[in-house]
Amino acid sequence: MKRRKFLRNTSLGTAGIFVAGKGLAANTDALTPVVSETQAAQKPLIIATWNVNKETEKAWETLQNGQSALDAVEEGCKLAEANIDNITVGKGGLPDRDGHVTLDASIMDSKGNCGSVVYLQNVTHAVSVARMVMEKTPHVMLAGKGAEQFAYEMGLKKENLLTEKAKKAWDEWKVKSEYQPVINIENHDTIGILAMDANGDIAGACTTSGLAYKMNGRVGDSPIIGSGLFVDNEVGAAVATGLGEEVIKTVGSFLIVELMRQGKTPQEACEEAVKRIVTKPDSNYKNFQVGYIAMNKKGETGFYSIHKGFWMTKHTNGKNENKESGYYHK
Ligand code: SD4
Repeated sequence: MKRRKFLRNTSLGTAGIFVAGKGLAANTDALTPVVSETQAAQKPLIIATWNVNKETEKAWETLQNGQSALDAVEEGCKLAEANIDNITVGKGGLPDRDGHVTLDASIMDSKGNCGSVVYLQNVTHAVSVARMVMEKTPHVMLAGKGAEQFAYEMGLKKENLLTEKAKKAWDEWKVKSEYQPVINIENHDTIGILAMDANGDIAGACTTSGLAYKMNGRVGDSPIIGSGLFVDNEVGAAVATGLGEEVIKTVGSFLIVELMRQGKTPQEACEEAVKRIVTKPDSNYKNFQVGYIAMNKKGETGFYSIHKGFWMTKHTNGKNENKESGYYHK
């Protein structure tokens, strides 16, 4: 297994550590970096940010059970949220600088419906709450206490999301209290999943605890429709990971889908979206990571990042492939 570390500064002006490249693939042949990913479609198809084989398998199984692409992406994300060893998603996520674990998540279906939650506390399955916002309210987005109250009304239970492990990490962080977000860690960063069912209908979801030791109240890209996630069933879908502030500034996922609409392949569209970030006059891109994955209606896929170390899991025919993305900063 390869493991690479990137010590970078964040765009917020302080040091950040990017740890990535710990491939979970059983087959090391799958660990070859690729720049282009345009081979033809196979349906159904699941892709996800990072090496998250169990999550894509869960999504695949869900489709095989005859459930929808929407069910598939929700189930895949739920698995990551419930995994307390994953310190960037759901229960076990690292807290903000004041010790609150706050979750952001969003979901979109093939009809263009969407839902999201921001700054959700005490409820593990943020992605399910996002789906309930979509399906059971007249709104798209619920935040903070309102989102939490809604989750309880929907029958979700209150839980302490701050695990011993995360609390210990926070206690250690408090000694210096320097803002040092661990953005990409052990291939378990923000999880974004896109699924296409056998009919070619697409859904997507993403879920995160956001940046570790962020300011209280900070919201990232993941719950912002068009930034962290976008699905257009006529065209395709995209999802982001990395420093959310930079994704928000370029409305990255919507941009990718619109570029695909104009004829770009998913690969070209992901590369263009990364370029929009790095070519800004004052871009500090050497010091942060952003990665995108995308699929189009034909089932072609693409993925690209600023720095080496971003991975995509692709699941077709009941089989996972872990692929390392091409990247901008050589
Ligand atoms: C955020 N994009 O909150 C998420 C977190 C993430 O790498 O993906 N970190 O900014």
